[in-house]
Amino acid sequence: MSLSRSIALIGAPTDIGAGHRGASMGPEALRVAGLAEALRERGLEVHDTGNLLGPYNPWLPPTDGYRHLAEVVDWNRRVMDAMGEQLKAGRLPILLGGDHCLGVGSITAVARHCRETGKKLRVLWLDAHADFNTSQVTPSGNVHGMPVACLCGLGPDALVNLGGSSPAIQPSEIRQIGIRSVDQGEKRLVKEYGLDIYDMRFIDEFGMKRAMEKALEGVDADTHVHVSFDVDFLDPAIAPGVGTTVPGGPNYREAQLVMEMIADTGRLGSLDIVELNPAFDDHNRTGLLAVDLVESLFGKSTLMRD
Ligand code: 4U7
Ligand code: MN
Ligand code: MN
Ligand code: MN
Repeated sequence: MSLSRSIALIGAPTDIGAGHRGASMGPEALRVAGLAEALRERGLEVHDTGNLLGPYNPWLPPTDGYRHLAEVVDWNRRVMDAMGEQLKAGRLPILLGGDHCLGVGSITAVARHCRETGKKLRVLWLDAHADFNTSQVTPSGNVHGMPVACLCGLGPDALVNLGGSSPAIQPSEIRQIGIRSVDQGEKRLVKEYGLDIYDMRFIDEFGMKRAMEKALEGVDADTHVHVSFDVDFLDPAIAPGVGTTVPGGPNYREAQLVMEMIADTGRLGSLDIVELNPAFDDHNRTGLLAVDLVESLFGKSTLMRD
């Protein structure tokens, strides 16, 4: 099994790219929910590296289609460096967000690591949203709605070239699961770029098992799997603690199956847990659920692997 036994937690307490304040409290809520303890219980070595420091949120309206672009870039550089450092040290980094704009820094680091080590990359984007907006089509200017586009080379120079070579990933390296909210202009872009999306319609018709089999097709011993887990992927009935809820998401069993099937590959190499917003939560219920699901992602509910 290639799964790194040593995990690094990296907190990025910011809501710089979000439309609601509060995702900045996500890292602490995940710690309070017992993330490190749960992973240790699985026999993993866990280093909590603490929280990154970055610019505060000035909470301004968009300029040229972006809110807080300079601060977003600053946070993403810090995230990219921290993720890169842990990958280099042979650890499996877990980014504790923070809003989803940080996926740019995180996945740029992972993509670079894959190039350096000759691994194939498969990004699994678990989300209610496609996060493929640009400054031209965004209805909000919030950069947490743009990270996938930026990673695929579509976005502001400073984010697109964060890792020095653009684009960080090819659309063929990413699979999106759970999608049920895509904006008008975003739809066109997603089609143009040929994103492979297992939306809720697909899941309704064919089931989560089939969706995951397809999303994991081609993952082999040479593949690094990165999971970008936006907590709003989950149905709001079980996960109210997010800024942007969209009804009609995966239920508890479906979400467990997603995590278990990824665990079964044995190829998980890095993880983002983003968009958890304790200001909207009920007694950290969503934080606790996220920890429960991450335990499954690390093999807890799989009988065949201890
Ligand atoms: B998240 C939105 F308009 N698409 O761009 C936008 F619906 O990281 C929401 O997936 C983006 O939570 C949600 O503002 C970003 C909106
Ligand atoms: Mn997202
Ligand atoms: Mn989302
Ligand atoms: Mn959100």
